[in-house]
Amino acid sequence: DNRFDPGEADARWQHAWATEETFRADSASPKPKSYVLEMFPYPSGRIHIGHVRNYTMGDVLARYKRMTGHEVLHPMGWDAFGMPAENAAMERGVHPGTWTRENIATMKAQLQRLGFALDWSREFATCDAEYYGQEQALFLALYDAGLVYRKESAVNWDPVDQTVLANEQVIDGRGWRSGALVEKRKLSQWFLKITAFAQELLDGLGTLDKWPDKVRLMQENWIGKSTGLEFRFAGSNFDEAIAVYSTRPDTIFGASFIAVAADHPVAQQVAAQSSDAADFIARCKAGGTTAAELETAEKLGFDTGLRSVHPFTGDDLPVYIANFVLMDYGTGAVMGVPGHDQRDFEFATKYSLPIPRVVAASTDQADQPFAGEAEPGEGVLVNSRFLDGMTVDAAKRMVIDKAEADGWGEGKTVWRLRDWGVSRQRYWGTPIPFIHCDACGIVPVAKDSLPVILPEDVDFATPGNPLERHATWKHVSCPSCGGAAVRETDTLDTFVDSSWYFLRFASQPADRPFDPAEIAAWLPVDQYIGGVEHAILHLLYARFWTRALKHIGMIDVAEPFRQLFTQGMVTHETYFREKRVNRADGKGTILTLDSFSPAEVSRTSEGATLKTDGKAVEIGRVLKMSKSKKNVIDPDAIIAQYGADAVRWFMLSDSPPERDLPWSEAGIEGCSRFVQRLWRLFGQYDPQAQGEDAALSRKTHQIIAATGEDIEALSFNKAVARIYELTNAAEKASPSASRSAAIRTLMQLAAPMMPHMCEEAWARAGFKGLIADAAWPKVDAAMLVEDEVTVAVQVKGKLRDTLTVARGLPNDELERLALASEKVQRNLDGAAVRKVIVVPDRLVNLVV
Ligand code: ANZ
Ligand code: ZN
Repeated sequence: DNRFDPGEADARWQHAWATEETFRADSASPKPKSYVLEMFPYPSGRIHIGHVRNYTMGDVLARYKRMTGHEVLHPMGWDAFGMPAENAAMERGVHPGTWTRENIATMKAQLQRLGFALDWSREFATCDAEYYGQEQALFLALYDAGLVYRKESAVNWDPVDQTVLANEQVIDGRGWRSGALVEKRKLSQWFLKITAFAQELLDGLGTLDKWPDKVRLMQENWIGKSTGLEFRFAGSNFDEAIAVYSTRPDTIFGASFIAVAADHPVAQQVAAQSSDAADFIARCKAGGTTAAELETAEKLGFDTGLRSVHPFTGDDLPVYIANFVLMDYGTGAVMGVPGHDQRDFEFATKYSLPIPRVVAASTDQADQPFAGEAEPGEGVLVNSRFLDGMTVDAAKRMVIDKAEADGWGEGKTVWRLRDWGVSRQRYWGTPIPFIHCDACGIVPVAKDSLPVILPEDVDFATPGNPLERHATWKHVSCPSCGGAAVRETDTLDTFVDSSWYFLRFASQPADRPFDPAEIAAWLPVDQYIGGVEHAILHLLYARFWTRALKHIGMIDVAEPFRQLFTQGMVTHETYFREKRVNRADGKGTILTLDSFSPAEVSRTSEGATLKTDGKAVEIGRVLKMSKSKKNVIDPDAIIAQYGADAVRWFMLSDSPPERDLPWSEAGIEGCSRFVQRLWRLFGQYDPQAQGEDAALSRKTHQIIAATGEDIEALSFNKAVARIYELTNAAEKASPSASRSAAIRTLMQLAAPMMPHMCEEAWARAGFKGLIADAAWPKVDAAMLVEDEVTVAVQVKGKLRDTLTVARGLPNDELERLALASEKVQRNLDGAAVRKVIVVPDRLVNLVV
């Protein structure tokens, strides 16, 4: 039978790699090291197609690196703590641990069916006590270094369920289960001092030249370094000065109001006297408080009746409480400059405040009206007395200098980055290793008492954190005084778990978080691959942990990920039908949509029909595959139908890896056919074949070189195209030793992408050992240059013939060939050649 049968062969090779521990990474190996890592999955239930694409890319690189002589670390594990497990517990009564372990087993089997070259000996789940116990040790080490502290901070509180909610559990201001209006409550919580590393984290971005620019920019904005002036407006009809922070002190003559945050002390004082003010503040707090929410929300204000004095003009400026001012940025108060700040513009328009112009394109445009929006840009100062005519930068400098000289303000650097609140009031996470004692306060758990194990016997019948109401776990004796004390019941944000897992993959001793020598051997990760949705938080937190651990002398790496790649998504068209349903109240009907999954639909080039009734369905937009859109393809189903190699090939083929990849039935079928086509070609490998095919040999070497470069650059779609090209050439060529070499080469080039079929073909052709262990074919550099050149032959400076000859022929040989030319002899017509001028590879000129 000349068909490759993935149903039988895939499992056999997967078994061979597993029993031979082919992909086990040896830290002591003398070979150059390469650490290839894809973001580890959350065990949500099943692998989805996005994982398949992500892990296939990493796998091709890992296999390629092995073939090019590297000792490769390519590990896999599970980001296993988190909320969905607790939701499953509440909804289905299954323990979060059981649910998680079952999902891990399912997903691991799925990954294995794809034949990934992973070192499974290093697998762990973050919910393993061996892992989170070491995380507790690291947390205590950071605490000892002064990088962990507690402070009061607001949480979302569901008054019906009596529980703290994560931001994503608050929908339109209401608890997702109870529907109750969510309140803000202050709780004492744990924080990590990431702000101590703000400058370092910003500077470090400059060294990450192998990261996508957009990710670096997102991180830079998140860190948000800003420089400006902090200065004070004295009260006019009250005693207090209000300090504001501005990045545009140059616009000071354009200020027409002062706005303070709802939590600002001045706002609180006003609220104590005025119930209207108190009501307004309550309304502000009910709205979202994230920067993004404030940006888009309607600008609202409350005139306090207070007036402040402008430091230069002496004018009275009204003081408002405003919903767009954040308490925890700058001073919690701003000077409103509506002409040159969009938020202020909207605010001033709504409350009919003056909108002075203080920056214009040129000094003669001082009275130019605004075109319905603020002008935040550059220009020269106008209507600003002693600043008139200056550029924005010069005026900024001037106002800062003046404020500092006269003592009413000082230049300041302000950061957007906040310390990282890591407390979560939930069960399924790493217990924070502290004890609360009435006598001693907060006491760290002794290092030799780690890990603090999560108790198994918890109940989810009532809402809230089960650790809080656990009968025994909570109650301990104080490590310091021995008296009765209670454990901390908060657990760590799961982003902590993913902030150091790449270190634990490199080294996992039983008694320490990691061994510094092994970290030095493997880190930084040479190639990290994952979704752009992690561009900010995960990557910033991981960078912070790495720097913090370096700071306390535990490791010697500053940046964990040398090279970062963010892959595109897998998309699929959507199918739907409009449907009229009766309204529940009986008053007429509503138009709704029925969505159908690809499996329920037959798709032809004309359109799509539903398999059950054979009637048409509408074809909707091409969207990221997601359960809610019903446009998902189950990886297991397609692996079963087409085999792992075809699926892997499809993931690499059509789209550049950073772009979206539209899934199509025709596409995967084409890939499956190509696997078979290569298999047939591989069957024609003949070690006895004789003879040279110079053109094919040259093509073979060119494609080896190009494919290697493409894989190194993660341009997998280009590498795939090269393999097609060489396949076409080899198919067309007649049998020869060169053709056999081309076929053998193709097995090696395709091996990282279609490892199962290539193993099978390699064995069938009689090669010893696994192709996974074979070397990447060597490029003969001489073969990369075109070996034939066209040489012009001139007689007395006139072109008389051209010669196609091997490149680099010696001059006397070229002369001999030129003289042998029939056309040249006819032209010479017996005349004696006096002189021969040769330009190698280009020209022979005969002078008579
Ligand atoms: C006057 C002004 C005029 C401003 C102008 C901007 C443009 P970045 O650059 O992001 O640091 N601001 C200061 N504190 C604030 C707070 N707690 N909540 C909301 N807004 C606040 O932003 C700094 C600018 O944001 C500051 O400069 C201030 O408005 C505002 F043409 O002052 B500016
Ligand atoms: Zn005590």
